[in-house]
Amino acid sequence: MYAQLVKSEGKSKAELTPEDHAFQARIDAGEKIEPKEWMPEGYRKTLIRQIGQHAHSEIVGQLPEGNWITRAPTLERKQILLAKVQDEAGHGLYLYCAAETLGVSRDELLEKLHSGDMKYSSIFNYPTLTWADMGAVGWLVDGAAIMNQVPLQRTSYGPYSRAMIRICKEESFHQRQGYAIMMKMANGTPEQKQMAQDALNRLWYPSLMMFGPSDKDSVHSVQSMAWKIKMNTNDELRQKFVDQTVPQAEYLGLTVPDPNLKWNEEKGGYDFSEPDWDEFFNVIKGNGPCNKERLGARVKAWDDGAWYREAMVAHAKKKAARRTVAAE
Ligand code: BYC
Repeated sequence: MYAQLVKSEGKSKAELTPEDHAFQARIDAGEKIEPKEWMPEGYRKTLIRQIGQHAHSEIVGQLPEGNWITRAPTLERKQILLAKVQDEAGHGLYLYCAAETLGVSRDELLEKLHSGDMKYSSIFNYPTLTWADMGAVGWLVDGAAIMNQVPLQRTSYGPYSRAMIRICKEESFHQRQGYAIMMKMANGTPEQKQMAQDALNRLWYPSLMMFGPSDKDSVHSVQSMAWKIKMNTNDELRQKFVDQTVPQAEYLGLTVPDPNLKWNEEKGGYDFSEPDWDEFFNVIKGNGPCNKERLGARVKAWDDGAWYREAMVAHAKKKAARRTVAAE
């Protein structure tokens, strides 16, 4: 553990303070860290990066699905999709609140998103071309999100852990609504089944990328796992996701677009092809198919809301002034 702490904080073992040792001992004992307690600066920064990135993902993640609200095929589907997209907004807000407990404001985080200094999940830089994509996003994207987020319910930082408990409850409904759409499409007309297959073909590898680069290229995993900010490595979760999802694809009568997919009896899991990591790094650098469109939509929403934020501040000031007069 300490060797890992040394690496991230740039301290030699001898330089670790008694606070550092006591902090790691609390983490190792499974204690939760709460906002006003002492924490190493690296722990605080890593949490702000991960929680902030997660919050941004929820907010940007509304865009590919919001794209289909007006085109949902039935009133019932429209209501469900609307509710799901609203849930994502709520998840973003819980997470921004959790990040704020670490001493960063929501405005600062949004500023960093809009300037490209902070990331959001790579998956949302892909387009949603057909209604079947709403099924595949719920099934695969929310499925991958749950795989990553269920262990995060046990993360060491109290506010993050509590936000994750609430979020995971809702995410499981999201995944099921996606799978329900896929069931309908896969058991529909040949054209509908083809749309479902096409959505799986396009979203399979981007979903595998959601777990982050392979462990050998993951710069943060070792330290984040020592601090229990992350509970599993990227490759562990990716393997679990493949093992869970392949039988679901088979049940739908769809084919996972991977010629190397094969059950490996010895490891008790599937062998599968890695995503194209050059594509992944290119997408997270800002060069994916929809990066400019997604960020542009968020910046526009922020700019369009300026009058409302100003009005709220003016209203709050007026109210405070009235209270002062009344108290005199
Ligand atoms: N996309 O050292 P690594 C959702 C970056 S969606 C973009 O392994 P870490 C939702 C990483 O930030 C899911 N960037 O990083 C579902 C780092 O760059 P920086 C959102 C990525 O942090 C449906 C670099 O690559 N969930 O919720 O240890 C609808 C090296 O990677 C990605 C979360 O955010 C990626 N996929 O592990 C709506 C869960 N992967 O920062 C919404 C919480 C890696 O040094 N986050 N990078 O410049 C995590 O669990 C971890 O942050 C990750 C990455 C597993 C994602």
